[in-house]
Amino acid sequence: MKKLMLILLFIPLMYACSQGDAALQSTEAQPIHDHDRCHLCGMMITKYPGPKGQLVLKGETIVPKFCSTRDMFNFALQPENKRQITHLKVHDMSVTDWDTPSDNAFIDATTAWYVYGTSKKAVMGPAVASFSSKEAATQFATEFGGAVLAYDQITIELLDGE
Ligand code: CU1
Ligand code: ZN
Repeated sequence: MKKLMLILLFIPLMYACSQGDAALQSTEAQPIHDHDRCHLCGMMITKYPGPKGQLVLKGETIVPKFCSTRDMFNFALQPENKRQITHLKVHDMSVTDWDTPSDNAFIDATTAWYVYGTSKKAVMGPAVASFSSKEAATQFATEFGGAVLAYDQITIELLDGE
């Protein structure tokens, strides 16, 4: 009898958990499909080389995706958007191909390292090359040029070229 009571007690709890935001809002990186367009500029994302970005907004189930880490930052750094963002993801270019970055290579953007001012081409302006480690970023910068930066150092001023 006691066992049954426990089960009956847990059923509503389990139900409540599965109904929460966590179930609706996946924090897993979403695949980028061939028809997916950039949330900021509307371009077809997979048509262009270089690291991409995607993010999760509070209470939203649709995941905005971006043609470039640059467009992701241009969106994410706007104060009105910044408040709404719960997760940001970028490609780890140390494990994937520059021209066709893989859906399996997304990492947390806030702990990633970046190379800005590289000779490698992306879209919408200078590439913001993203890496899972400082070592990988440094190695890339040695090979292709640019400055190694942490997440907090990617600012609107930097992207605007000031
Ligand atoms: Cu674009
Ligand atoms: Zn774009």
